[in-house]
Amino acid sequence: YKTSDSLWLGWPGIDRKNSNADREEITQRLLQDHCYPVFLSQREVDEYYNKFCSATIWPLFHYFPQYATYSPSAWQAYERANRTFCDAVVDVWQQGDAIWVHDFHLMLLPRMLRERLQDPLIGFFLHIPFPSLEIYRLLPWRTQILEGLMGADLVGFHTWDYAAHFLTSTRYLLGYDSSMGRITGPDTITKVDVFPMGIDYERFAGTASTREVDREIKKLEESFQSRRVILSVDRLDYTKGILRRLEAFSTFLEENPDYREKLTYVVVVVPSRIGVARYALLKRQIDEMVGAINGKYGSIGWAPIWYIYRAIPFPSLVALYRRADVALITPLRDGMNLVAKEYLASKVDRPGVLILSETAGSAKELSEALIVNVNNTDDIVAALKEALQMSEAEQEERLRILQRRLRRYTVKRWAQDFIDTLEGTVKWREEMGAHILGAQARRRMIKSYQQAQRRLLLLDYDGMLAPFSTR
Ligand code: GDG
Repeated sequence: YKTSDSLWLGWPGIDRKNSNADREEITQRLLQDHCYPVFLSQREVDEYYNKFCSATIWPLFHYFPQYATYSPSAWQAYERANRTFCDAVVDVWQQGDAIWVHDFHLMLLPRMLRERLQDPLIGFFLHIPFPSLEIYRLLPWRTQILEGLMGADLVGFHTWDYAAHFLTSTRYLLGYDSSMGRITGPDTITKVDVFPMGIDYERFAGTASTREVDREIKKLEESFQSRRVILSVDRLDYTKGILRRLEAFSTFLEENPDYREKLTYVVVVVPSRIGVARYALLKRQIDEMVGAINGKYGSIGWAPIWYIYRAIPFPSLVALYRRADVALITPLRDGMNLVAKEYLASKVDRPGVLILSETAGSAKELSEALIVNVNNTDDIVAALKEALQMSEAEQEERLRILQRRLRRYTVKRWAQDFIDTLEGTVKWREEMGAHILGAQARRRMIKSYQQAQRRLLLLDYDGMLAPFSTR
């Protein structure tokens, strides 16, 4: 967004009440960076973000319906927060600006904007999975959310599966038909398309080749002492499958005593959503399990697991990516998973093997990785063994193909592709002669219809109207 003439709107992360005095200054400072703050109170954040976003949408969309809570007051907070964002966009929007709304926190926003602005161009991208109809329909506010998204000209997903689930849901729950990825609603035509998010490839490959990272690796080597290194990096989240993975690693050590003392598993967990009880519980469970595994298999001078519970600086992250022989990335569900791609991009001097679960969106693109079923411990154990025994030539061959793909479809290309497709929706409508009535025109038409003394109804079936009306 910095390379184009854009403005980034978002919550600045501080309580509205605390920021009263400083609000003007914060706004001015952020504007210098092309950002515009949307202020929320701590209470709004609790109800809207911690409850509705994190405890309703997040678990449900990641196939954890048993964790989802359905609170009408949290839903109202979600509506209110979306309205607050809508007000902020209305404040800054100018005719001709395209609006790109991101993620599940703002799914009502496209419709709200369409009703407030004159002929806006709106795109929406969902960073998490869109679940199958049987899961999605459990949501009490399922139609409102779909109607909210249908306010957009373009709705984008990481994979075709998510797009297909969305099309099925709009058909069954709203009765809207689609053709060639375009859903026709009563007052909108929404294009649905797929944009698998890429990474800033050169940033990872470039950093991996710096002296700073060389030094970092040398330092790491003092502890690793030429041992094989397995790595995983996740935000603290139950969707990331951290416990299941630790269990598989423990089974691996149990079944393969030869590998003990010969490898180190580096587990990086980045704190996230600490305010939500389920996350605090998960943290305790991870602590206990790491302790149990290290206690059972460790020896003086060797701990099987190196556990880091904090965010690490970027060059250290890249150094770990570059040094690790195996990246073990096995989320139970993940919209995409960028860590998998970043690991591959950072491999500049030695190969490595990526083990990836099939329920990560990135598995659709990275089929040369070792793809596993995360619920099958034997499958993960076998993949670990295969990765550790894979010849360098085979590692290099797989890596070459994967890297070529990632270098082509970078995050910049992803963003450009999305914006081009969004702008293309206008061209398409013009070519098709499809005219969408704005909210005001719609109201006018309904009023005239109600006031009319005589009404002519023309009913079309598959193009029959065209010859009829020209006669
Ligand atoms: C959501 C979706 C989708 C992690 N630890 C450190 C660190 N990171 C960076 C990684 C990576 C990012 O955080 C994590 O991205 P993921 O894609 O893996 O996962 P989510 O945060 O859950 O993101 C996901 C994504 O949106 C994009 O659409 O792929 O499915 O859930 O970039 O590098 N960075 C640093 N230190 C760390 O310790 N510096």
